[in-house]
Amino acid sequence: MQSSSQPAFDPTSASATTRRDAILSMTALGAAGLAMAAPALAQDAKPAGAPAAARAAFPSAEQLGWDPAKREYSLPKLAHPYSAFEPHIDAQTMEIHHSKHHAAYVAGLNKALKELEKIRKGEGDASLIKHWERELAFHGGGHANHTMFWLTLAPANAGLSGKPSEALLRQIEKDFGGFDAFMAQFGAAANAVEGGGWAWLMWEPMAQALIITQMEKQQEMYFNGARPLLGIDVWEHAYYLKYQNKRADYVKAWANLINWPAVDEFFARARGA
Ligand code: MN3
Repeated sequence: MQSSSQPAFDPTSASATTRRDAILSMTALGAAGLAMAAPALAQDAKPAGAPAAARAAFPSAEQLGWDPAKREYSLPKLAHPYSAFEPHIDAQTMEIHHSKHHAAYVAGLNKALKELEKIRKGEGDASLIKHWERELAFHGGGHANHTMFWLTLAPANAGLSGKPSEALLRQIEKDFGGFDAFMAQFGAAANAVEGGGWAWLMWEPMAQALIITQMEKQQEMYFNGARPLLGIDVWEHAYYLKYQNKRADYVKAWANLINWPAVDEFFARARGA
């Protein structure tokens, strides 16, 4: 299971919430975020003169397990034991999802970064650039998406799954006509994802409004420029052991585990607040 020697993966920790100038500006739109972040990372640079909001990274480089010395990512620890989400998500599903599936995305991401580095140095097969860029997008998206997923998950008995803060609740009411209407649309979007994918609540900065989007696989169907706030993984590996083909039951149960204070924090960062 999990080692206690490493710091807990806690989105509410001071280190998590103050790292607004993290070197890696990556969002749960992993493909877009990583594809752009990787070259920037080569110089460990952030754009000069960029507004603070644009530099705010969530999840942060730290939460993503980025090691600037090794230039690779590591699997983040969860803030709770795998059994903490029972009965809504069973411990076995959590363990496999985190320690096998998420771990595989991290390994695939590191591999893609290494292979692209080789190509840059003239040591790799440049004809495979398209393959490794796709690997980067898929596994980078997978890593970012799952990191967001764990950060916005809390045990049902933690009492965090009621409703968002006043600011986010007012925005939800403005953009969706009410909290229940939002939850209904979000659940319907999640249930209707074809195959493996995600549903996301996002802040869309151009319209200054919340939107609900679907994402196919780990990186497609994103809304360009939008900032992810809350997502649900509807790949079968996220629920099949307990719910089999009843995805809607899983989506309903997951609503008991939403860590609204973490979503509130992402909303504040997305608006640059
Ligand atoms: Mn998954």
